[in-house]
Formats: sequence, structure tokens, C-alpha cells
Amino acid sequence: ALPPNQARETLRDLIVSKGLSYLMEAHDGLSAAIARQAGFKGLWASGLSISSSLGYRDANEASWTQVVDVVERMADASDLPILVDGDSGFGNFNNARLLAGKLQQRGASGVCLEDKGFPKMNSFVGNRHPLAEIDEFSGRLKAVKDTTGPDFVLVARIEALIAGYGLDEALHRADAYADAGADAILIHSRKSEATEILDFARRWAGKLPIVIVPTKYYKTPVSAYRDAQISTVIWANHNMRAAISAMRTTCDRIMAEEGIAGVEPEVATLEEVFGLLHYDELAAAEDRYLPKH
Ligand code: SPV
Ligand code: MG
Repeated sequence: ALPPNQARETLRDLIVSKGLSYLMEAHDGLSAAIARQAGFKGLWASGLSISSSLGYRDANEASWTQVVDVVERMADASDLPILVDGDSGFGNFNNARLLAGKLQQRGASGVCLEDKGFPKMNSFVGNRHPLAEIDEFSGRLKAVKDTTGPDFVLVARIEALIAGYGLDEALHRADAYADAGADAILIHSRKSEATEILDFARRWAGKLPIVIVPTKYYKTPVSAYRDAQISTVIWANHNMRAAISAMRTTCDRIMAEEGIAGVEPEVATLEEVFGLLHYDELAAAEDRYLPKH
């Protein structure tokens, strides 16, 4: 068990607070613990990263219960508030509320639902991203809110720009989802410049907090988001991608060198592993609870 993180801010604090907040991607207990150690105050349970780490494609190949199990490990290992990528909710309003309720029970602080159908495809893959009907998707949002109650954070993610529609459609949808009870709007873009995101923020005029995912427009400095009064930036997949690079380098070297001496100084020490997962707490508990003979 992790020592309780007394001073932690809630996900709602992070998303609603005036300043810019960050959510760091994690996809298992270990990456969650590393993000906490780095000082992040909240996590993004990325569908892309969780799928990838399980060896699935980000196309709803992982079941919703597999995602819930991963999120539980992240919550236990980090004790941080977690916004979970709930994809499109794994079906209709009923599947969405089942997912959200179970995530809440297992330690998540909020869920993000995107206005697409099931199965969804990752927003950066191909050009087929059919949008859900606004009324039907609004029903999914309402059902989630009614199930989880007000504290659990509900983020409505708008895929209109990804699907090739313009700002008017995105804003129209954002209004509808705000009426349906969303706590924040995630506006997604696959452009390499932040222009359409900043235009959206200007026209939205702070009706609800805005969350963004600058995976493709990564060159924009965060000062631009602060100036635009964006609430939260999600660094959406960088632990997973960093793991791929590091694991590939290590595998290639061990393969080529037929030994592990070369990589030893490059990889985390075992002490680091034991520290991240609080083996010291277990030793102290053994002293307390195990008989001393
Ligand atoms: C994820 O991290 O799974 C996301 C963000 O949904 S994206 O991959 O940009 O769609
Ligand atoms: Mg996703």
C-alpha cells in the first residue's frame, strides 16, 4: 500500500482551477508510479497506450473490463486522480454508464467520452471517423452523470475537427454536451498547428473548461494555452512511446552483444524498481505483523 497522498488535488480541482494543469499519460501501475514521482498531479489513462501495452490496436480491441483492471492498478500504484479515456463508451448509454460506474468504484476520478460510435478508431489513423448523433451521444453523457453523481468528472470529447467538420459543428456539439451535463470539453485536433484549437477556445469563451491533447501540434509552447485560458493539457502517450524506444534499444543491444554488461549502466537499477513500488513499506509491515522468531 502506498502512503496516502494527503495534499492531493482532486481531478475537479485540476480541471476547474484557473491555471493551466497537466495530466500525464500512464498505462499501467509502473508508469503511473513514475509519473507521480516526477511530480504530476493527475494522470491520463490513455486508450492508445493501454491498448498498445496490452498488444492491442486502439480500436476497442481491449475489452472495457480489461481497461478497468489497468486503471485500478494505476490508481493503487500512484494514488493520483485519474481521468480515464473511455473511448466512445463501449456502446450505447447503458454500456457507457456501466463503464463509468465501474471506473468510479475502482478508483478513477473521471471519464472522457468521445462522440463516435463503437468500435472507435484512434483519431490519428485513417479518415473514417463517423460521428455519433448529438442527441444519442448526449444521452450517453446524461446516463453517466446520473450513475456516478456530480463528483466524478465527465469530459465530453469532440471529434468534429478530426472528422473533417469545421468549428461551427464543433461549437454546436460543445453547447449540446454542456447542456447534457459535461464538466469540461476536450476539443481534439490532428493538425500540426494549434490554430483551430485556439480559435475554438476564443469562440467558446470559457463556458466550460477546455482540455486539449497537443500530440500533433506539439511545437506550440504552453504559454499559448495559458493565454487562451485552456484549462488542462494532456501529454497523451509519451510514457508508452518512451518505453518502446527504451525497450527497443535494450533488446537490440543485448541481441547484438550477447550479454547484458553493456546495457547495465543504461537501465534502471533494481533499487529503483524496489523504491518505486515501496518495498520499504512491506519491510516495515513485516516487522510489525510477522512473528519475530
Ligand atoms: C489516447 O491517448 O488514447 C487518446 C488521445 O485518446 S489520441 O490518441 O490523440 O486520440
Ligand atoms: Mg484514446
